[in-house]
This record gives sequence, C-alpha cells and structure tokens, in this order.
Amino acid sequence: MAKGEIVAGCLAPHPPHLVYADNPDQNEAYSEGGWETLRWGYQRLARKLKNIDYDVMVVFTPHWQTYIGTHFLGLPNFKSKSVDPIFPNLFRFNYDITVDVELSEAMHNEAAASGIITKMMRNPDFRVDYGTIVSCHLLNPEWDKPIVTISSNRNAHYYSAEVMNEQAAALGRACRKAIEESGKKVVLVSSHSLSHRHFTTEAPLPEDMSREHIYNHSNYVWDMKLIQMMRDGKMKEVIDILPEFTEQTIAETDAGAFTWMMSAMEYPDYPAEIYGYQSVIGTGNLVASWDPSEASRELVL
Ligand code: 2X7
Ligand code: FE2
Repeated sequence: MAKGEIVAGCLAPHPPHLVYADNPDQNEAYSEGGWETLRWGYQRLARKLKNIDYDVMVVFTPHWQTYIGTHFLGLPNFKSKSVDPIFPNLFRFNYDITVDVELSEAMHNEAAASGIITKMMRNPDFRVDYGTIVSCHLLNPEWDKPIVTISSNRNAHYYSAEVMNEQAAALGRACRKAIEESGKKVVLVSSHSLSHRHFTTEAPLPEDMSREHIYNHSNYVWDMKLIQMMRDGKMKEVIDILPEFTEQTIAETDAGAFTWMMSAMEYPDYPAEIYGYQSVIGTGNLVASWDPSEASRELVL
C-alpha cells in the first residue's frame, strides 16, 4: 500500500454569516449576500480542491469543545439540523454528513498510543457543530467527500495557550502518522478566525456591509503580521508566537486547530496561498491554504 499523505491544509474560518450570505438550500435563513471577499476567496479555494485528488477532509473545530480528552466522530453518518446558539437568526442548517470512521479510529488510536486522552463519539443523536459544517460546506459545497471531525480539548482553559500549543502539536504528529499508515490522501482543515474580539450587538440587517469592520486596529496589525509570516513561509515562527497572538487578540487559535494542522504538516517553510481576509462582526478572518506540491502551489493574492 502506498504511503498516505496530506495533500493540502486549509485555514477555513467558520462564521455562520458566510453560509447565511451564500443562501444554500440546506440553510433556512434568507440573506441579501454580504462578506464577498471571504466568500469569493472560499469559492476560489473550493475550485482548487476540486482539482486535487483526495479521499477525506479532516477538520479540527473550536465549537466542539471537550473537557476530558480529544474526541473523534465515530459513526458513518450524522444527520440533523444545526442551529447556531448565538446566531439562530442566521444559521439553521440541515446536514447529512458521511464520516470516514476507519481514518477517524486510526487517528484516535495513534493519538491514544502517544499518551493523549481520546474518545470516539458514537452517539447517533450527537449534533455536529457549526464550525465543522460552515468550513466543510464552503470548501466542498457538494459534500461529496467523507469527513472526520476532531474536537477541541480545552487545554487553554485548564492551563494556558502555551500548554495548548504543545498538546495540539503532539496531536498533529499522531494524526500525521495515522494518515501515512492509512494510505489515504487527506485535506486538513483548521476551522477558525484569527483575531476574535467581536461586537456584542448586531446590525438590524446582519448583511449590511456598511456596518462591518475590524474590532480595533491592534487586532488588524496582529492579523497582518501573521499573514505576512505565512506569505514568507515562516510557519514554525508563527506557531512559536501563537500563544502571545492568542492572548493579545483573544484569537480563536486558542482551540489548538492551527497548531495541530501546522504540526501535522511539519511546519511548512513554503509560502501560504492567501485567498482573502475580511472581518465578520469585528473578528479577523483569513482563508488560506498550504499546498505541499510545488507543481500546483499558486500565488493567489
Ligand atoms: O464562531 C464564530 C466565529 N468564529 C467568528 C465570527 C462570528 C461568529 O461565529
Ligand atoms: Fe468560532
């Protein structure tokens, strides 16, 4: 059997606003659009993924929070309605998700063997979180590939952003090993915003783009610093300063997803593909991708 490989890593923010703005059949809410810079960036990346040969998408999400260990989806199908607890006006999404249980179990077992506390989620009534759904929908609106979701253990809450960075890096190493042994081609998805201070009130029309802007200039400067380092292929350095970034901008990198993905990809030293940056209710959101293949890697923006 050929060695499995990670064929792409995607930074895929999940504000439910982006699905709301797209008006897919699965979502009950109706919008007049909005946040085009991110949505058009996502569409461009989704087109690229269509031309990449892969078997499964593995997504790490901040909105499945587990307090004892890291959990993995463990049934072949999950079907229900996902309602965003903060924005039920925007996101009531009917999903029907296929899971690659074989790969999920392989990653679970490899993580457990390396000393990480793990659990398979086998509850058929489990409601898949909106982070998974938004990122996967925008990267693959056809939903024609299976996924695996990995939960976010709240190390950052129990301990610190530094401890989270170490734990998530260990999980990334274990997942890479499991992927290589599986023989599968895998797209990794790190589902989150960058800076994450957000407004606490919503515009009367949520998609009124005259009301959308970054929460403050300091968050903007931090986001731009990270994006420049991504362009420069300095991913080890980004992960080294991530705890400080996380604390200064209340970033969603506290969940560990980005560190997990970069560790699994062995800290790329080549330029990230940048697809778009925009604020959503004040948070900083970047769509980006890391393509290990020099032949298909592009300068997008
Ligand atoms: O979960 C989110 C988020 N990360 C950013 C912005 C708005 C809503 O939900
Ligand atoms: Fe979020």
